[in-house]
Amino acid sequence: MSGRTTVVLATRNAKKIPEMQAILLQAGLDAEVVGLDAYPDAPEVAETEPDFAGNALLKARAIARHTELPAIADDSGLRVDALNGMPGVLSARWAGRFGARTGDRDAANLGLVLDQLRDTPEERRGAEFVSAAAIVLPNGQEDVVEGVMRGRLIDTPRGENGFGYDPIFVPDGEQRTTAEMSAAEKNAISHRGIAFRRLAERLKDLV
Ligand code: ITT
Repeated sequence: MSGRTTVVLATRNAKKIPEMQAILLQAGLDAEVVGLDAYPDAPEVAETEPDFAGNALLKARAIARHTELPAIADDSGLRVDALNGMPGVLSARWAGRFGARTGDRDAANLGLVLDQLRDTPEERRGAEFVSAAAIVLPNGQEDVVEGVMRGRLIDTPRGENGFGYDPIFVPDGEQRTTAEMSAAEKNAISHRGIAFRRLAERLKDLV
């Protein structure tokens, strides 16, 4: 890559921006990552696809078109074995209007999953976080990759870090929940960390 390129990360989740910036630097890419706050007129993209990869591509395509810059987007969620892979792409709105009404959507979503697993024994509480990350260039070139973190769900939330379902998710080989890890510890093993590192390698060939 010649000179310093700007890459737009199609997210309103501020925590994802320094994470992507650090991963691009580690991959040897001299690119500046900016979020959607820098583009107040950017379109809101409805996540209408049935899978993470489809939704990540929808978001990245819309933002590449709007900004005329390379755009990255990720779509992620929790797949619970005992719920046949749900909430999946519905992870952010699993508790539906109840989550919106209470004002704390994350707490409502997590509470609903815990209720649904109340009678599920330890050995059947497996789950995984999945992230699909897409890159779309203004010239129409695009690519999408995935990252997965396997683990299990505990029945009592622990930890203050992270967001979403982190307080009930214990990765394989760990005793702590991802909400009890530092951001760096979680990024090193997380679905999104894995997907973003894979995407950084693809980006080197594309940009
Ligand atoms: P953007 O769409 O603006 O990027 P978002 O936070 O809504 O931000 P996602 O759609 O990718 O991001 O996330 C879907 C949901 O999946 C999220 O609201 C959480 O409930 C859950 N989730 C995803 N990654 C998670 C993680 O690392 N830790 C805990 N929960 C996570």
